[in-house]
Amino acid sequence: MTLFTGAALASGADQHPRDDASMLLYDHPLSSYSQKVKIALREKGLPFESVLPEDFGTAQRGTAFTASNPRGEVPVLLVDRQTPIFDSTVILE
Ligand SMILES: N[C@@H](CCC(=O)N[C@@H](CS)C(=O)NCC(=O)O)C(=O)O
Repeated sequence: MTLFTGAALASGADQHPRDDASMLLYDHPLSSYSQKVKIALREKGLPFESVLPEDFGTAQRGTAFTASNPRGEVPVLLVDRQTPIFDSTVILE
């Protein structure tokens, strides 16, 4: 079992980029909502690319990230890299 410390999470050590994956996950390494989605995807063996949106936490709008979730929150799962599902509970469904 691998444990991740806060420092490791902050450094992005918990991210496993898979640029061949059909699913893209907008997330933040310190987001517990993102963490539970990543745990579920890994448990199911579903490959995904993890991306920290550059505009996360800013007031910027009109970007790919905010277009995927008008709330500007992570996580957002882009199925086939285009169809957004946001809210961790909905993603887990
Ligand atoms: N109900 C949402 C909550 C997501 C959420 O609050 N995410 C936080 C990070 S842990 C966030 O994106 N905050 C940025 C903001 O509120 O602007 C879910 O379960 O996905």
